[in-house]
Amino acid sequence: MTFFEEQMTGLEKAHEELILRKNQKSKHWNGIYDRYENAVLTAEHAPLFWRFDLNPQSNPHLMQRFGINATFNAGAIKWQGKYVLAVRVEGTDRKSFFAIAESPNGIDQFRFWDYPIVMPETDVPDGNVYDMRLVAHEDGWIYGIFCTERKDPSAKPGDESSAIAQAGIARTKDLVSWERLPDLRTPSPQQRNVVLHPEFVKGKYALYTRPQDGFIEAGTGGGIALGFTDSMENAVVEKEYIIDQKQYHTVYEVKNGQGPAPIKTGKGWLHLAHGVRNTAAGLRYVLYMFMTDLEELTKVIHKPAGYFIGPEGVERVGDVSNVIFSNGWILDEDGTVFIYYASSDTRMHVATSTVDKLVDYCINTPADGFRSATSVKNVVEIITGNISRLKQPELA
Ligand code: M1P
Repeated sequence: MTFFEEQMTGLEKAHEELILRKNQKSKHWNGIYDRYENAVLTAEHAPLFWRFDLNPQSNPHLMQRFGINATFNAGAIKWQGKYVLAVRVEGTDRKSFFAIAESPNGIDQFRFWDYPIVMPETDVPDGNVYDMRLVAHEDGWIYGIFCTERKDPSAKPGDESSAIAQAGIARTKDLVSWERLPDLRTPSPQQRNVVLHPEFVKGKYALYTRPQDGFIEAGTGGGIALGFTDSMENAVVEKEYIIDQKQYHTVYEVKNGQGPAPIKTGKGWLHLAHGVRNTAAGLRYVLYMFMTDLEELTKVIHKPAGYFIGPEGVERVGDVSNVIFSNGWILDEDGTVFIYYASSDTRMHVATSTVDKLVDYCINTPADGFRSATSVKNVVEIITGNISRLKQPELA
């Protein structure tokens, strides 16, 4: 066996073992959702034939020719019986692109399709694209809405970091061929985390937006908003109605953003979102949940205090540490919800729950009173109920 063949055999074996590795629920318990021991997708899951020139003549040292840095922030959809993620794949060149990975069971064996998505561009080429939300809309199309980032044309000479973020829109019927539509137009200077509501609302398309003044800072913008457009082929939101605003001394004090499209339940729309707070160690991103009214989409009807999923253990560390972000979840026919989340802008994980549990969590977890005293009141109520039980003679 040549050196090339020997190396290749070892790489292939390790790669296949990684993909086929079984995932198991971790011991973590909060009664709301289960976490899993392994990440579901990492940079190492990228096919070897993306990364290496496999021709021993042109690549005798079996060198990596295209490096993958991270696989994170994936949109999700159940497609032809498979659990499918539209993954943000970031190369070592810092550029992100989208690639589909599928699993037979939603918790392990995620394998990338042979080719990444070849996303058409508009007349103004994208500098970077990321964080796609996949939505099967009732109009019959699957939409992918994502952030398109371009260098700020008004950046001063020497400023190589100022950028403008907008919502790019594409649609498909097969997740392979994509039709690019014009970018969303809104009154806000910057947009990220734009998500299409899956149903028409009074005959219009409804979009969750996140108005923001600057590329990084929310400024006077911030908050999850809802807006409406007559068409996705020329999507224009004239007014953004804030439904869930950032708020002092909460886990969403700096900014927030809608996660995946909300899930419809008998008791309201279930939302998953990310919130950002400031710490001495930098920004901390966590997930939180809330529910909106079935008829009045701008009305938040339940919102538990605090975070739903925060970074734990190895999740805390990565390219952008202390970040949990989600833009994809899948509702199965039996009510199971697969929540796909990324940790520290590096890798993808899954947590599982059910619609019933998530609704229970939203309705019955105390809301934020925004003061230490109200938090104490909430915990005292729980303690008082429990103490009286514990003091029953048969339990003493
Ligand atoms: O680095 C953390 C996240 O930062 C951005 O999120 P937001 O727009 O809410 O600040 C996004 O770039 C996201 O991709 C990234 O995970």
